[in-house]
Amino acid sequence: MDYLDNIYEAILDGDMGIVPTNVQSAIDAGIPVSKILIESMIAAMEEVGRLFQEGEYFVPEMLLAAHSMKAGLSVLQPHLVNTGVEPIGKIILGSVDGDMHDIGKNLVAMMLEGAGFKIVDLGTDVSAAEFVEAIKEGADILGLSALLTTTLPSMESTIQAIEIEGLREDIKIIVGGAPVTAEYAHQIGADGYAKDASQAVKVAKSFIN
Ligand code: B1M
Repeated sequence: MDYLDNIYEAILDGDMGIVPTNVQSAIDAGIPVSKILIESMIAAMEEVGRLFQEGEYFVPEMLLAAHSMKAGLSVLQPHLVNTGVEPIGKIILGSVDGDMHDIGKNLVAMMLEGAGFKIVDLGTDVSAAEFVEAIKEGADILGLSALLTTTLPSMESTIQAIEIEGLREDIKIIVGGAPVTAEYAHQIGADGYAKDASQAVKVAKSFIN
């Protein structure tokens, strides 16, 4: 098996002890970080989702895979994040009300930080009121993440709460996550949509420029 297969299989097995070692070995072997991320780590999480949907994996397996993914991401993080650079803008990020998924959001945070943004990460299951309070502290962009079709409405209600508070003109809003589409983003009044972390960086930079 090659380096990428080793990482892929270890995430599928939920072997969080070995994933960081495998990721480090791949880096040491000179495999580009983006290749490791997309072709082994994200690919493995997609397969975990498929196995869950097929009824072969259950929540515990999904959770172990998620922990393994996070352990691997912590090894990649220094390669994705630039430190010591003057921030080009401030972004509030969070997974919306009712949504506990945070791997994609964390990846978006890392890439944005790497692109020079200061990140205020509110975490998961963030209520509209919490987003509103954070915006009052001042920021350029708000990024909302949702992974469940059942939590998509929380994106819309968050944007509505921001409007009701009279803060909508103060902030640009980017939405993303597997069930989100550009059309949905437009429909709920977001300023931008990003299908993945690198797209999120492009959209965020376009707002700052
Ligand atoms: Co859940 N889960 N999960 N889960 N989970 C999905 C999302 C699911 C598609 C699996 C499936 O059925 N195939 C399904 C949702 C179905 C649907 O709504 N249509 C599902 C379900 C049903 C559930 C539960 C309801 C299961 C249950 O309890 N019966 C439950 C809900 C909990 C809750 O949130 N209230 C649940 C729980 C969990 C775990 C806790 C076990 C775990 C999450 C752990 C964690 O995140 N800390 C988990 C996992 C791991 C998954 C899958 C397998 C993987 C998600 C992931 O991390 N992907 C997922 C299946 C799948 O995605 N194929 C699944 C890797 C990550 C890098 O990708 O998050 O898509 P992603 O992020 C991408 C883009 O979407 C985008 O950029 C990222 C990087 O490129 N992006 C943004 C994300 N946010 C963005 C924000 C932006 C821009 C881009 O701007 C701000």
